[in-house]
Amino acid sequence: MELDSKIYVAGHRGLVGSAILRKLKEKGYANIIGRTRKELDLERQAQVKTFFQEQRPEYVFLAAAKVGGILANNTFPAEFIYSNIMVQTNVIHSAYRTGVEKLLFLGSSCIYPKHCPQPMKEEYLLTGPLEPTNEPYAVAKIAGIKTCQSYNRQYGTNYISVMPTNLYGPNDNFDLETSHVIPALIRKFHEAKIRSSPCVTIWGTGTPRREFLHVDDLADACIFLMNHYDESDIINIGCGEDVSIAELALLVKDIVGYTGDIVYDIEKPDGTPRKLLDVGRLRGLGWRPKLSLEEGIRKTYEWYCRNVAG
Ligand code: GFB
Repeated sequence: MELDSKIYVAGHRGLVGSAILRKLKEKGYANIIGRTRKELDLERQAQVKTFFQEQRPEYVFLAAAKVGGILANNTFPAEFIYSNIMVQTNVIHSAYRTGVEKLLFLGSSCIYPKHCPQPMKEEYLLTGPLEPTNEPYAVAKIAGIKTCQSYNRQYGTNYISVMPTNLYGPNDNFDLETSHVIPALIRKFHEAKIRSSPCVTIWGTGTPRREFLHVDDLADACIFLMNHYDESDIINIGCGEDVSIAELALLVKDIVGYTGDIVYDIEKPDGTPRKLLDVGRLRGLGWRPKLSLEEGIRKTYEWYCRNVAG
């Protein structure tokens, strides 16, 4: 990408898209476009077609998606599969029709089988059954990967697919029913501290292990790959380390400064037992994350206090 290339960030107000937008600006890219959902409904094929014909972006970061934590995925499977397939298919097809130079599609680490050998290498895609709590979302993301690869094979396009690990950071969703675990824990511990509640409830057993990446690192990796990666093969983006949910809870508790107890609600699902990406391919290209989990959660808690907490 040149600094004056026309770049469209789809989903520029979400967790990932807003981080990519910030990072692009920080690096001096000056011709970036975005559209709110009100301005452009990406589920509508005709609107997407008109937008691409009129705007003719050269590069596209496809970060628009319907996302949510374990409970949201489990409760609204139809919305997750429908919305993601519509949005990604509309954007990828219009990108092809209007000759977009390069597109980056954001997948997810939940595309890998539930009982995948750890750490998960890119070639383990489609080697076993998926985790049931997010299967519809994962199937949509796998369809996105296959769409990019098929267009590359048949039409000679340059569409790359990146698989981020679990993400967190500013502009995350802090709703306790639909969010991912880190924003949920930040909010739960913060509110318990303010209200002097005796305990905080964590979902599941605390034993599942997850790998987390701050979204500023993810954005940096996406821009790096847009500039340095031209393969159809998917590529993982992670930090290469994981923690148990119980360890994560203690870390967030400490950062927030809550002194009460932690209890586990084992009626809530654990989801996949472990999700750690093999990041050898990305490291081989020379990219590494900058923020540790502790620094990243500290920054996110500060952002939460400034922007969300009342
Ligand atoms: O972040 P999370 O919802 O996503 O949950 P997944 C991770 C783990 O944290 C699960 C536990 O074992 C949860 O049971 N957990 C503990 C909590 N307390 C809480 C809480 O208060 N809220 C939440 N949300 N979790 C999602 C997928 O799976 O990960 C998506 O459903 C997507 O498809 C995303 O792939 C990255 O890692 O289990």
